[in-house]
Amino acid sequence: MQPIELLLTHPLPSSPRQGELDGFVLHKLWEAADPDAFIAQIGERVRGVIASRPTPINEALFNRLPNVEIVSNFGVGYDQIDVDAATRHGVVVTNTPSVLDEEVADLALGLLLATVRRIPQADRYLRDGQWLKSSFPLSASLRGRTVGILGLGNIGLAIARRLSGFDVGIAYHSRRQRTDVSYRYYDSPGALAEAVDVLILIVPGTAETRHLVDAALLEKLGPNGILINVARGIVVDEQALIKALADGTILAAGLDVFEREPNVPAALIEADNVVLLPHVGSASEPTRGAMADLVIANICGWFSDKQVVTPVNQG
Ligand code: NAP
Ligand code: 8YV
Repeated sequence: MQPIELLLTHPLPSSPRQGELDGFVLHKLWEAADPDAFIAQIGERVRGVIASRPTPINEALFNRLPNVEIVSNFGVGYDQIDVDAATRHGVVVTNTPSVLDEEVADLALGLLLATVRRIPQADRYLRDGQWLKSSFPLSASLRGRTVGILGLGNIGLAIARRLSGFDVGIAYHSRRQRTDVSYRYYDSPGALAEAVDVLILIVPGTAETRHLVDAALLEKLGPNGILINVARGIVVDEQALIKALADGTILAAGLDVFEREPNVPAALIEADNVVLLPHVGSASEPTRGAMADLVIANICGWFSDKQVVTPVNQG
């Protein structure tokens, strides 16, 4: 029997199950000098794709991979994949939910504390020799704040669990009110922003969530407000945020994600009231390994008995 051929858009981190890919032919898109010519050469033979941000998986690609059966995404967010096109082509899409919840929630809390207490700025202050001249200026505080979580799904819940140890108010908005939590629910992003002074974004990047955080919402968050984005860059209107940070509409922001990664606007890099991270929410060795294992489990499950662990669509 011919080995099954897979297209990988990016390298997979090493993981305990990586040996299970040994029986497959792996085509590495990132190594191709001419990706278009590469896909033209192998496209007919590809039966599975191991996908990762930001490479788009869309109608045009499905047309070039006529025998593809599965797209196994490395990441819980799959906004770079056109799932409707996959379904039209009879392709099953999978992602990596749950295995990264605690890691991303840890990072969200770290980013929140770093932003409120200006931890990176204080580190730079010491390294620059400024402490020898005077004490670091006093920061804002988390004390007495209410934190709003926009998107109380798997990761949002893990963030809320951590926040409950910080003696702050906790509120949230998602399209549906949850019946399994007692955090205060607001039925719109605007109502949530009015009620809180920290807003943590952890919704998927979709057409509906694009620029949910715009100038009007930042105004509602207010001059003491802090925005933390660990969701997707497109959820925030970056130009509106830059303006709001510069003119004091809000106090500060902590950002792990950006509209045009890995490009970050110079205005954000130069701003003193922002903490910037290069999309590292899940980026620890064990968690990236667990994500890779789930990617492999989905591929192997599909090609052994058409069963996947974490489907996004019905294929
Ligand atoms: P999840 O369990 O599916 O939770 C998503 C939450 O968002 C749900 O509560 C959902 O509730 C809500 N939601 C969806 N659309 C909404 C809308 N239009 N308005 C308001 N709320 C909406 O997903 P998750 O595992 O927590 O992951 C969430 C996202 O985080 C991912 O999709 C990914 O983009 C991002 N992420 C980022 C990193 C990073 O490294 N920074 C790492 C992992 C994930 P309703 O359906 O009731 O609205
Ligand atoms: C991944 C993420 O790093 O899971 C997600 O949605 O944003 C991150 O955990 C990313 O998708 C892979 O580059």
